Amino acid sequence: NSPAAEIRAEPEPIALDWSATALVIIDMQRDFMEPGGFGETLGNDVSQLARAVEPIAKVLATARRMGMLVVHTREGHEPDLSDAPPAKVERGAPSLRIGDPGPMGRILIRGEPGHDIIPALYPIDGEVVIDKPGKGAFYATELGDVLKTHGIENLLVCGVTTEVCVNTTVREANDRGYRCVVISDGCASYFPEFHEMGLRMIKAQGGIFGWVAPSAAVLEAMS
Ligand code: C5J
Repeated sequence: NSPAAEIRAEPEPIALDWSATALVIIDMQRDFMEPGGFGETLGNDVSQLARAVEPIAKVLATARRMGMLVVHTREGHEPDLSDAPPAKVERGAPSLRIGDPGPMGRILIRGEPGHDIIPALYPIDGEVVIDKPGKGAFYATELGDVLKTHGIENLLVCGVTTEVCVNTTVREANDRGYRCVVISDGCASYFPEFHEMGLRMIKAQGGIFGWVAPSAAVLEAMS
């Protein structure tokens, strides 16, 4: 592989040194992707997210072949809810609240079946799994230290949902100096219009938060 392959991204192409690049897969958990989890308790149609799985799987397979650092994140809380702000738990009128028992165990609680990553993208040995209590993957986690230890400067970011945890993480990463390339078809939202706008917000104004590219363009540069 070229050490500085160029990705046909928007708003402009970007060349990444793969040895300083990590693949970050945001919250591809059963709680968001499958019926009976957190996403559905909020009234969402979880089938909207399925389209991101195949593009992510292809990039993940290539990243593994290249020996790239792979980071998976999971949103969730301790069983005693000590890291769940009441303002988050009490919000809205979901059918089940965070911590309530559901068909995949307690909603959005670490260690429960619903909290785990979907089988199609399950982490393998050597990959990093970051458990995060918030929407951003840097807040109250070891992610910053892990990336520093591995000499990472660039992030390929994908996962769900585009406008919530993907956007929040990309904004956090941007402020920390990382170049973020968001894989457009490797992200999804319960609201297709928010997906579209979430991507546009990242790449607008000369790439105010980062770059956006489809998985085909990312794979072309990786291979
Ligand atoms: C949400 C996420 N949507 N992973 N979490 O609450 O985007």
